[in-house]
Amino acid sequence: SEPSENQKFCLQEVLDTFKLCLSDSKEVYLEHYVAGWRGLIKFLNCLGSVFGFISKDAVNKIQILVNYLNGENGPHYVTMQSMVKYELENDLVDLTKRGSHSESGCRTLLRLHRALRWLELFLERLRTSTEDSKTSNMCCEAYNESLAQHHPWVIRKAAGMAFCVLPGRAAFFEVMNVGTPEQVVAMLGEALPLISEVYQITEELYKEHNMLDLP
Ligand code: 1PX
Repeated sequence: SEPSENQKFCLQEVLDTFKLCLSDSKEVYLEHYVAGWRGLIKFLNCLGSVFGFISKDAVNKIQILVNYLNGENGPHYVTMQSMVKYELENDLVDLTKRGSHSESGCRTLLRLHRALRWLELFLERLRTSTEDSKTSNMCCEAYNESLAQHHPWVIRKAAGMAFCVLPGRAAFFEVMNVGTPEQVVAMLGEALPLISEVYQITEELYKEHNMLDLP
């Protein structure tokens, strides 16, 4: 078939990778977590180059985690739980101020974790939106309730400008490539509990180890 067809983004596939994230004992597999983010970034890239500075940062963070996964200590990075244990036990995390471990797996993952909360809030708004809802408003509200609280003014400003050029709801649903708006809504209803569970488990893990504010 056409190459363009093969490259066509499909949100369902992305959400399926988030399904693979949880082990039977509710540990989070880093490999699938990272794959989920990769898919989301592909989606972001479909929306245009204005989002380049966002996807660049996300790709950079994903790469840091992938390097750990593929590195000599890779077996310690199979799940978030094993990563946290390994990095903490070996003093590989800057806990209060940035030092020699400014790119630890723990602090890097925390940034993506905060972004996952944004995603959860945004998708919930999309799910319950109506035809005349504005994606830029939904995105902005979700951002202000989550990630914005961790970003300096310059980043918030740049993010706000990027949100303004988001496509409208209908075009946005089309890029998702799921089907009719009703099918999109149904898929979101299925996906959200999953994303939310992965978020909650990560949040608990970080809270338990007092790591929600890693520099
Ligand atoms: C069906 C909808 C799917 C939408 C998928 C969109 C995927 C978006 C992926 C966003 C990933 C953002 C990661 C941001 C991580 C972060 O907070 N980094 C900052 C802190 O890192 P540091 O190492 O310095 O401590 C960093 O400063 C960030 C810089 C880039 C700007 C981040 C703006 C984030 C806006 C998130 C909303 C994305 C809007 C997409 C619209 C659909």
